[in-house]
Amino acid sequence: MARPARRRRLLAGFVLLLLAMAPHMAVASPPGGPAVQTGTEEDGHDLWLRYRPLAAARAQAVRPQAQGIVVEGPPTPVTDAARRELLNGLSSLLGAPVATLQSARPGAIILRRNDQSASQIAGLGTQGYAIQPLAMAGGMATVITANSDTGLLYGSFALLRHVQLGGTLHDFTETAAPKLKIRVLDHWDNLDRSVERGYAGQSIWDWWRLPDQPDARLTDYARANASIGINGAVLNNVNAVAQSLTAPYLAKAAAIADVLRPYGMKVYLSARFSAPIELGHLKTADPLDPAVQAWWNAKADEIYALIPDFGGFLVKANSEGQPGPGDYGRTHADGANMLASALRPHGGIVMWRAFVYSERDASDRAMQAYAQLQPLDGKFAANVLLQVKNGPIDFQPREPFHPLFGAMPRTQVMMEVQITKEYLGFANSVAYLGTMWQEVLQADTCRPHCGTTVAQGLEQPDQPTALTGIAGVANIGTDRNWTGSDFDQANWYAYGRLAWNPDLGADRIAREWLAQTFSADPHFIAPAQRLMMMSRQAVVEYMTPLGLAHQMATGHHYGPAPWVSDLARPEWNPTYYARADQAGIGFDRTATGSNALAQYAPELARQWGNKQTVPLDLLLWFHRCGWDEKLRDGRTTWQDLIGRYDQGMADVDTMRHLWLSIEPYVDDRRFARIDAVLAVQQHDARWWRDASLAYYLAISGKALPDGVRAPDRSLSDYKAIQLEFVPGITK
Ligand code: BDP
Repeated sequence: MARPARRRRLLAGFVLLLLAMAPHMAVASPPGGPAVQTGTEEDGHDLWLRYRPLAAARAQAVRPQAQGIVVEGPPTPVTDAARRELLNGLSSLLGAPVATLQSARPGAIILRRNDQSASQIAGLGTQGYAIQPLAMAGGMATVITANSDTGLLYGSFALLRHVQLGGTLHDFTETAAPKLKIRVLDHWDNLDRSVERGYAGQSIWDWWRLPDQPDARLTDYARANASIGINGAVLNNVNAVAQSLTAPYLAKAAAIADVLRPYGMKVYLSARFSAPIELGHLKTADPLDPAVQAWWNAKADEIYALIPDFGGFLVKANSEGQPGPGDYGRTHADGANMLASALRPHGGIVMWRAFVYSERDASDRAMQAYAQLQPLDGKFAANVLLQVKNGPIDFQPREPFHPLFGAMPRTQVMMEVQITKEYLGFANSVAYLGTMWQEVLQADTCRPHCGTTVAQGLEQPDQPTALTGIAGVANIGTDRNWTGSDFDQANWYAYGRLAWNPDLGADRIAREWLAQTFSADPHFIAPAQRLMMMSRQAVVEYMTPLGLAHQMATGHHYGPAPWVSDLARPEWNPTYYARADQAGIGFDRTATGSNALAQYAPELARQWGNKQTVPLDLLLWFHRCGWDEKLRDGRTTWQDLIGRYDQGMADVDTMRHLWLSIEPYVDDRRFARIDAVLAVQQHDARWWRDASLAYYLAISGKALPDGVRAPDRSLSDYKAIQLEFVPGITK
């Protein structure tokens, strides 16, 4: 990429020219705002915790209130971690050393743990914090108060965020507590270090070197998570192998737990349901069999002897070929409760996945999880959470929210989202998922009454002792910048922030991330935020507009393949979802079709069941439409579809232009890398649009409206594209 360097040269030339013309004149900012200084190449490893020196005036405003850190009471590994982060972060931001102090004094930041367990500070719970200025004789100090060390750690990161965003301390007040208790990353990592749906290198867990040589990088991983409130990691793939539960691998997991613990994080493991057969040589894994129960009880004892604060198990059962209680005629609740009872004496939990569907079930795939699990409402043990994907199919660019949200009032339901972009172009696209998660979290379930969002259902505000949670399938690997593409760091960040508070706006989160990751300059933030906010919808439009889904290529899911119809399992074929033929397109999920709508609240079923009132973004998800049918926006289905593919392409062009316009604010390396991703995305958007239209032209027999560009290549050319060695596929 010659551009950035050339631009820098031009800027340097401009400055030299000014100097030559007016030797006594102060050098003004170059056009377009301040250029990043030379020598500030960044590799992205520092994420949003860069702590780059603040401008002199800002540093000066903060320094009097950040002269030293005091931890009141006996230090612990967690308060040590908080203090270290404050010392490093503030020293670097302020360009002056910040000291550890022995006692409170004006100018100090005081970490004050509330030790009166009988009288917890109301509203903070066990993980929240309050930050306030404190008047002392001789001046002001800043106090971070919490009911726990972890709360102090979160408060410390909040203070650092505030300063990185340009805030001062003398007037800083913030009180926050997470709305969901369990906020985990699910790593789909295998023991050979491959990562299912991973696009950022290998697994960060170096199982071979563990437990004796834990990678120093794990501490940075833990810091990053703690900074956004993520408090757990499921270490291994949901498609689990039993070996993860053997003594050598438990010792390795224990070593990871030791690194994560000072940052308030617990480790969890995906448990293979048939482990009692594979490891224990039992004849069965039937959850009602006493020998099976005894095996799991002993396994739990073994784990907790090594990892006293082990979080628990995540289980994918009777799904996509995984073993489960159904193999023995038992229900999901039987399976989950058996594991829960083994973990209960130790305080562990089970996250039981609701991602179940079967090729032997001829009903609409979107309905199968609800059909199997909803009748089990109230049957799960108190330490079980049912983990439900955001939508009823599988992490598509857009889906309606899963009908199980709001439909199981006597079950602790958590949400699972996918941070890694399996279906949205891997790390080869810019697609900010904050907007997607906001959309689902703020969706109105109309259960038990309209005005009840998915987020409220997860939060259980009137049941303070209920277990609540959210899981995000991680996009993290050994790539130096952690996530493969620099912009994908935003999705890790947004996930953590929304897990902490599902009501934080995606736009605010984008701004926070941009300011910490690149520059807080408003001239940079405004266009960059716009780019982020439009990016996910752009992907929807060029991949699966108007409510289409699952049109991706087989297996790896990269690129378009709407024509595929020959896979053994019907619901793995894109044609199953779009149902395009000569007459029209779309999946009828109304009463005349699969009636998936009946799984939603009646108010929603009515709204979505009517072509005049369903959001157009969900039209073909719920309805079948004739090609020439007039939609309520005045266009026909055919015109609308084409318009949307074109819009998606145009939006990616706009995104790239926006990025090019903010080049002076970004260091060369990251600028060029993101620009390269956007160039690939431009190519892919065109490929998606052209291949999809080539297919729909053939299947509908229709012609392109006047003025619409014909696909670049023939349908058979597009069909012939077979990608090999695509990342993210594992055994
Ligand atoms: C799909 C992935 C597959 C996962 C599965 C799951 O294609 O690799 O194993 O979901 O969530 O998104 O279990």
